[in-house]
Amino acid sequence: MSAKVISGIETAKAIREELKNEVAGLKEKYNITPGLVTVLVGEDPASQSYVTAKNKTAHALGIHSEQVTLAADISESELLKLIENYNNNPEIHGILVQLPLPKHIHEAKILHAIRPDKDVDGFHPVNVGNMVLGEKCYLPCTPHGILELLTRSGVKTSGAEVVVIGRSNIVGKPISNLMMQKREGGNATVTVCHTRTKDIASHTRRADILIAAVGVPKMITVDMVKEGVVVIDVGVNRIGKTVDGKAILAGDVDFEGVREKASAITPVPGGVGPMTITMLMKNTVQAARQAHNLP
Ligand code: L34
Repeated sequence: MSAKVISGIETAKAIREELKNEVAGLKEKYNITPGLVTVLVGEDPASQSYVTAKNKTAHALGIHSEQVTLAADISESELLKLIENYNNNPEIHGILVQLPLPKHIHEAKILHAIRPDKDVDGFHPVNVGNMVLGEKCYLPCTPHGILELLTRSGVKTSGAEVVVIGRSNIVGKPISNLMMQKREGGNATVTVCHTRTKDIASHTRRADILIAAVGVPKMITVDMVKEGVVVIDVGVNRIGKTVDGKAILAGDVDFEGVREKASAITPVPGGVGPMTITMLMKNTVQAARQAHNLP
């Protein structure tokens, strides 16, 4: 059996169509244009490509979007000042500071400076806390995108054995929390594996749904999964370059091997990545609504 390939591109397209209509409606009915600012510090090629894609997508949906690009040696206080300006700018509903930041900048300090109601990444402790409590908040974009991929492809999560590999603040921690919550798309039994896990394969082999967010190319091989598993591959690893200089990407999962045993699998590229960008758009539209006290 060969797995159904869950297309992030197609799912993202459908959600973007919905958002485009919503943005047009906000404009028509209330003369509101959602506004986003993306802040990129330094010249990391991957970050550059993600931030460019975020701005392009915003424009395509009718969202106002500004990109601020700063030198890698900008001081922490200058970056804080910039955030403060956008915190007070009523045209901007969402602020995103692309991670990772250069070493001399204290990441938490920056993320804490973003007003929680403009924190469309869902990284501020207020949003993280509300997420854990199951209260209204901005869900972090990648986990939010994973939930949408699962529900829109009809994957049942209630009672499922979910195994998450990776415990980062941006993927592993939030997705494992969301999937165990008493909510639609949750109610799973969740195991989290990480670098200190004794025998990762003994866990992954039990998984009905396997979520790999490690950053090690092709780490999950066919012998590590059970027949019929649903695989969500969050890894976007740059493993080389083509002759014309384009990055060659690989996921955390050995796609060609694992697809023979899985019932469904997300590809890289074209899986979770496009969903991350789309959920940022969704959060930005939500932020604009909230700023104007719309439901
Ligand atoms: N603040 N920093 C902040 N928010 C985020 O949500 C992110 N993330 C992660 C890195 N830092 C962040 C992203 O935007 C990862 N990430 C991200 C976004 C988009 C894609 C991958 C990672 C994506 O579109 N990937 C394409 C391939 C693009 C390429 O060619 O490089 C894909 O199809 O997977």
